[in-house]
Amino acid sequence: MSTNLHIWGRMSSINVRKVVWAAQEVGVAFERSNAGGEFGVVKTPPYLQMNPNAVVPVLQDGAFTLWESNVIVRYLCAQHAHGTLYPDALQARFNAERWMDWQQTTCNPAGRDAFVQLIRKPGGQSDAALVAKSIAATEPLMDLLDAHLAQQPFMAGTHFTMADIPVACEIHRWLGLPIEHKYRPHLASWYAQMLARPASRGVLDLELS
Ligand SMILES: N[C@@H](CCC(=O)N[C@@H](CS)C(=O)NCC(=O)O)C(=O)O
Repeated sequence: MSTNLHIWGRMSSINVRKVVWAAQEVGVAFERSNAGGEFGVVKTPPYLQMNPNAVVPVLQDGAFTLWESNVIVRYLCAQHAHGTLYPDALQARFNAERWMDWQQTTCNPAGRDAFVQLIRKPGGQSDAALVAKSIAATEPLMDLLDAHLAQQPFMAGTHFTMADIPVACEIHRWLGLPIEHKYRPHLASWYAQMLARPASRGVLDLELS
């Protein structure tokens, strides 16, 4: 199928997964090319023209190019799901926005070392101290999320919005780690709803790598 929408990035990247899920959620046709990690590409001159940061993902929408995963999620939702996934009322929208920024600036850095050490390092080479520190930083954030989701069914209130996508991708990465996971009932039932969304297929059902 020919389409004007093109996503660059490997599916082993949490940031690419968000964008693919968002595109699937809004129901827009797209093509995707592997880039980053073992696929390279990101340091080639044409790619650097699109994203001088040499990271994935990148979205091309015709002649328009965009990088920063959560910004791409916002863009797709604003373009194709205004008033639903992208809330129309200013305060409702920024309520969603804050959780997206929280995912990127608070939750993701806390859990990154545990992910890199346990999943990306070949067997037996993980740094146990780094893992322990990362888990200790993440556990209170999971408690915070559980308490938040005890108050409302979705990240930004009563309906699924763009905010649920990055946070659920973060939880997918956290739950995929080979560590003990405390049972958090509200987080668990919200995540079960995320898994049940048809548009999360090909994303939340991927094994971490
Ligand atoms: N803040 C950026 C971070 C992008 C980023 O760090 N991407 C990583 C993968 S998750 C990357 O491209 N790493 C280099 C590579 O894969 O070659 C975003 O959310 O888009």
